[in-house]
Amino acid sequence: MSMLRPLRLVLLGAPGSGKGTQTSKLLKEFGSIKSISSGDLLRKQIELATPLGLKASSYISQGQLLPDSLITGVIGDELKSRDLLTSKASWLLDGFPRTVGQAGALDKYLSTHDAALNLVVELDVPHEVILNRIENRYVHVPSGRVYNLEYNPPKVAGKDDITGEPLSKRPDDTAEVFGKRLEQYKQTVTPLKEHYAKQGILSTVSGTTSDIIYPKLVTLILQKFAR
Ligand code: G5P
Ligand code: MG
Repeated sequence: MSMLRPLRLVLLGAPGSGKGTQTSKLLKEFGSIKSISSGDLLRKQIELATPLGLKASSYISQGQLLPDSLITGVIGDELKSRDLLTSKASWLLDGFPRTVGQAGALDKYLSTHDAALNLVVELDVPHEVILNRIENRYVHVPSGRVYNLEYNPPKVAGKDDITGEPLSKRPDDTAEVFGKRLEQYKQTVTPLKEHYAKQGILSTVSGTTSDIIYPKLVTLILQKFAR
């Protein structure tokens, strides 16, 4: 396990580009990093049928983004309640921010805690490659663990490796809704990248598989944050 200086990272990437996959790999390698996935968080709220979950579910099942005002507070509260708003904590965000409005709100929130973002990485995977992955995706909602019948199948079919609980399909992983999500991403990512490029913290790692991307991502992090 490598030692890092405090890392406050945002992973950008199209739906299915492997944000969740890279997050689990990084957490395994760098024990000190915590993660927040906006999608995982919302799926848990939906399963628990909380007021937020009820609001989120129609947006998610239609492949639409939640309004900025709804999601921004949720992530802020999560950072706060997990005690991540200090200049010493290392964490990464998967799936948030998604719009320039969210990015601006996050910058403002973090600046009041002396914990500004210090790296944003875009996972650049060809969209033709991604489409094939989604049909085969299964998730374990309570943990956010993600499987793919070809790439990383569960040890026992239909069951989570760690808890043995049942896996499920995401309602937004149909071809139709997935197409909308991809389109949405294409429309929102350019201004988002410009926002972070201006701050000098944007990098891109490209590849057709997560196994190609992961070592590049680790090299990038170590170059900038190894003690
Ligand atoms: P999410 O949950 O943030 P997306 O659409 O951003 O959803 P998604 O689909 O979760 O992203 P991912 O995490 O980038 O994709 O990808 P992944 O799960 O790791 O990998 C995809 C599949 O491919 C998996 O089955 C994996 O095992 C497999 N795989 C990985 N690598 C490889 C490989 O190399 N080869 C192969 N063959 N397979 C591989 O957001 C969902 C919804 O929540 C709302 C929105 O409605 C959104 O649509 N939401 C927000 N709304 C507003 N603002 C926000 N900030 C929001 N965040 C979430
Ligand atoms: Mg994900």
